Amino acid sequence: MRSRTLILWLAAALAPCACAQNFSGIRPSPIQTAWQDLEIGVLIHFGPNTFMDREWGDGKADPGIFNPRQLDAEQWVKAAQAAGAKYLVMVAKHHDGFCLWPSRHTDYSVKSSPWREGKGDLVKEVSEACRKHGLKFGIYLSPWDRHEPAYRDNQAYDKYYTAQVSELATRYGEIVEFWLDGAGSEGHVYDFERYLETLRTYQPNALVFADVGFLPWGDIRWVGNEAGFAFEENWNVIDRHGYLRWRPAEADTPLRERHWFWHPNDEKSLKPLEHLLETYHKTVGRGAQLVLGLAPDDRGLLPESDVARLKEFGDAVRRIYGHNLARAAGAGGTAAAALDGDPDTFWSAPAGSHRAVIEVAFPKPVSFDRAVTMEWLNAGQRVHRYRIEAFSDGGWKTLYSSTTIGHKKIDRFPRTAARRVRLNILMAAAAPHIREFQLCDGEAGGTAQRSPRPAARQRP
Ligand code: FUL
Repeated sequence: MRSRTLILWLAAALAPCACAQNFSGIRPSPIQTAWQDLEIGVLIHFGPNTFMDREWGDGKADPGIFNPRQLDAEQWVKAAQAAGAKYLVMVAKHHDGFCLWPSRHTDYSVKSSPWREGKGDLVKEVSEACRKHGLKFGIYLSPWDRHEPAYRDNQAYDKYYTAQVSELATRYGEIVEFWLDGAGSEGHVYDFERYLETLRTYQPNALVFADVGFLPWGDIRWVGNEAGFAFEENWNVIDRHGYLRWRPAEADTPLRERHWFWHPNDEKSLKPLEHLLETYHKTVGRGAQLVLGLAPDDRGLLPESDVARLKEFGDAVRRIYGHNLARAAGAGGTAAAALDGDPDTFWSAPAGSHRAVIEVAFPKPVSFDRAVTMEWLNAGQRVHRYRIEAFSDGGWKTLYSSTTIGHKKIDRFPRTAARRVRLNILMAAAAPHIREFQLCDGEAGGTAQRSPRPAARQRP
């Protein structure tokens, strides 16, 4: 009996145990915070599906149909940049198994297509365009493969997938994010330890995105929907099967309603500017990463209407958030490093404090309808509850009240004119660290205009 108690005690003491972890003590890696600073990315779907009016290919498409005659990866990159994207994730292989690079391990790839007479390498072209224009580059390699015969044999497929990870991780320079998509993989057992050992050997700084099915392997978590929103209360630390870990959320949503690949005669699906701005507020504005799905057409170009919409979106974000009133002439405050418009500096409340107030004062009333707050996360996510308040009629009135701040929080409220405004942090796990407290006016430079109806492009 005694030895049984001893064994149980030893087992409990030696087992990796979530109870030894402290939620507010979990910190991100510097690679994760640098990634969170990117805020917006794009995810490019292109392949045989583009030529077949399909979302999910069955792996039987003839490579002969892949022949984009005007493909220009720089056009994709420039359009993404105009939208404010800082990174691009390329779908190198979707569920149909067709590889957009000339893999040595299969013939089901660009090398069997007429495109560039079978000598093309789309992953190379896109990665080079990204580097040329200063975008970070990431790769999506679908585990589910509907073409590869080895898929039916777990071990043979592990060898195949690992070999492809190795090719992609060694040929195309630095990978910022590696996307693991769980769709279609139900019931299949993969050797992810092996895949990620290979990835980390050659790309130690790559962060792995993993959705529900692959949760234990992700450094970044799926936000849980493809509609483009995060919950307002958004914590970066989540329980990963009994083990707490920093896993920021990424919200992927296509630029065209429900379509990741291009489809002919589909102009109505292009999301209007208002929709995209709402998505921005509910993702980036709630501390999550926004990844917009872009789909080049059968020419190999992003449709002109998509390019225009992306620019419209980027311009609107720059117009609304590019002017921080807290930096306006004569503004002063109690926490200079949080009010300097520079997210590389941060203000810290005194050590040991669990609440704090940052006040901005203006020489005369200014009008604003939103606040942008950023927490310095390197020491953990700390703020639990806060209010944005304005001084009027002799007292502080609440404009907005909420829970988490995280990487970035955008709070919108009725347009207000005030001389004194404050961020009142009511509860924090430890001394709050604030990178930025900004005030902006959505009406500055004109309100968002309605998107004009795009001109339809017919299939040739
Ligand atoms: C999903 C896939 O099934 C879609 O085709 C698309 O690739 C999207 C980003 O992820 O799970």
